[in-house]
Amino acid sequence: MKGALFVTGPAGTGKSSFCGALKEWFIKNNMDAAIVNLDPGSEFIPYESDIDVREWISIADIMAEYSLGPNGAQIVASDLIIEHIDRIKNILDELTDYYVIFDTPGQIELFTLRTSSNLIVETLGGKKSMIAFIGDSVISTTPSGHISQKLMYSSVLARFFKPTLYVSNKIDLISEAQLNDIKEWEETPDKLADIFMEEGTPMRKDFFYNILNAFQESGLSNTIIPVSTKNMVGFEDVYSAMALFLSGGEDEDTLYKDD
Ligand SMILES: Nc1nc2c(ncn2[C@@H]2O[C@H](COP(=O)(O)OP(=O)(O)O)[C@@H](O)[C@H]2O)c(=O)[nH]1
Ligand SMILES: [Mg+2]
Repeated sequence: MKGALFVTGPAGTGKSSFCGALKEWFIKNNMDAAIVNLDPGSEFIPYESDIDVREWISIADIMAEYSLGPNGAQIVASDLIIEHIDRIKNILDELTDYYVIFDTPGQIELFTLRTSSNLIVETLGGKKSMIAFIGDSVISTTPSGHISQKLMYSSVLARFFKPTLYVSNKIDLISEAQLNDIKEWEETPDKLADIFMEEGTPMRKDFFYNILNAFQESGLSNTIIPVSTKNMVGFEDVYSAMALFLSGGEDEDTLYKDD
């Protein structure tokens, strides 16, 4: 494969829609792309998958076999993917010229908090792995919503420590002024801090200020790629970020280099 993009994020932010739209974008631009659905619990997926773990793993069967409810079964299902990893890898080995997009479970913790996920990323994507965190632009229109999503993004980064894109999806649902605010908060975190300074208790102010500083000092600000999956907007920027990393133009620690 040319590159692997693992798509994660909170439930309902548009991960599956993003996977489908990105594949479509690649094909429209004369590049090969495939989607692997790693979500055994999805009932409907808005794309044609090339590999789908639901062929081998059924939530209903796991619930019956282990006497579990749907939540417990989803956790077991996530771990069961490991049993099929060689089979997936064998198929991917044939897709030499493909960008491979991995859709992950609707609940972010099923991907980020299972140690099996590290093994999945390392085995299937290896050094060519990138992660896309899909956030919801509507949630980011308030400072606390934006920071909360950045913290979730940080937890993904902490877990995998792979180059991780922050994609702010659904920009068709917010105004240009709101999008500019979000971009401004990213470029100048002090602006966001100022807003917090105007409201809330001193402890809350300190908390947010320290978080913003941590983002800034770790280079985790100014990373947002605005996208509308619905209107097919922003995908050139997603591709550029992938191409930059895969060509070796990114940070040393997380760099992929052909050896
Ligand atoms: N308006 C709008 N809705 C979107 C966009 N992307 C996804 N959605 C909707 O958001 C909902 C959740 O999408 P889905 O891809 O299933 O989210 P997932 O749970 O993260 O995989 C669906 O109703 C999608 O149609 C977008 O760019 N704009
Ligand atoms: Mg989904």
